[in-house]
Amino acid sequence: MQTEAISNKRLQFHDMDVAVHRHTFARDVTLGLTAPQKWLPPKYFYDERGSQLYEQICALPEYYLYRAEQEILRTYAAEIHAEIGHLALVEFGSGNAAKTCYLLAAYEWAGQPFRYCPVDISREILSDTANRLLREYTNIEIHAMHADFAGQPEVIEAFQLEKKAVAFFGSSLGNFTPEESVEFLRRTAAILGPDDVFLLGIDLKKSPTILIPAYDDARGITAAFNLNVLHRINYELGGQFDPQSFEHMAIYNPEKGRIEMHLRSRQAQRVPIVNIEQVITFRKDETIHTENSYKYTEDEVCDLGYEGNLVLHRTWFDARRYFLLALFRSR
Ligand code: AVJ
Repeated sequence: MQTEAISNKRLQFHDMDVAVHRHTFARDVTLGLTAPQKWLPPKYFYDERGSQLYEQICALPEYYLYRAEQEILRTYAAEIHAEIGHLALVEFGSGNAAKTCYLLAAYEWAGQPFRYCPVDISREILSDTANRLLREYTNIEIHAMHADFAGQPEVIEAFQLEKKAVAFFGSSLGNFTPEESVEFLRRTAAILGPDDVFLLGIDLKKSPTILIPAYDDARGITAAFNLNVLHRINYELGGQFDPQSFEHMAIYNPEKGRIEMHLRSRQAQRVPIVNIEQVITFRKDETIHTENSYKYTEDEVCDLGYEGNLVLHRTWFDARRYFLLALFRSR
């Protein structure tokens, strides 16, 4: 990855090459929308508007995931900090770092300088957050990275940290298939030293009557979030989608243990996408599969970690046991 570092005293910024990113988006859209089951990678939800919509989702009553994980971090921040030690904290998919703040506060209270290394695919959120955190914490030093880490957790080697805690919160690992998750964990484990830790926040299996509304809320924010990817194709790739002719859909697939989000075409239609020189045809009710959100049991999380060369050391839960924060070490 090509990076460009902008630095001041307490902030360093590694930037990914935006031209490369746009090329990748074009390639992924071509690949996904010409497949028999049309699909799009969920990472493309997070442009500026999509990141804002995701923040709104986190405030929804139906979206328990956010508050459950926040409860864990709020309740056990001091305990977690004591367990991991005062290690540099690397965070995959840091977003607005709203939950991470509880952990950062524990670092701050220790009264010793510490380093926070957020990695995110959304440039705007990343730099806004970094600047906010610099104002809030006097002991913090930030090395931020604008990157798509999903296929290559090794990007964090650019931080050149000897010892580190690597966090992956928000159940974002659930976007990967179990096979992809194992691969991601293995590659992460490979860059962990003997004192390093991996912190994983993951949503637990539960009744579909709780799961489905979390991905199909009454106010239609999740629908707008899902449809936003069509807007993004329109303005970044010259697409001619009429987002109103698609409907948001969330289903629970019990065999796979995952929530699936789709966009269903309300009618038969042809959609030109100028920049990729394609016209995509849709049958009525044909769907674009836009996201998987895998749910696990505590045992499955332990097994997944083990497959990924990690050993489960500690677990923390919210009071309702909806969500799990797991601490792993390399094995
Ligand atoms: C950020 C991937 C964890 O799967 O719950 C929220 C994204 N999608 N509502 C999730 C999401 C629909 C979210 N993750």
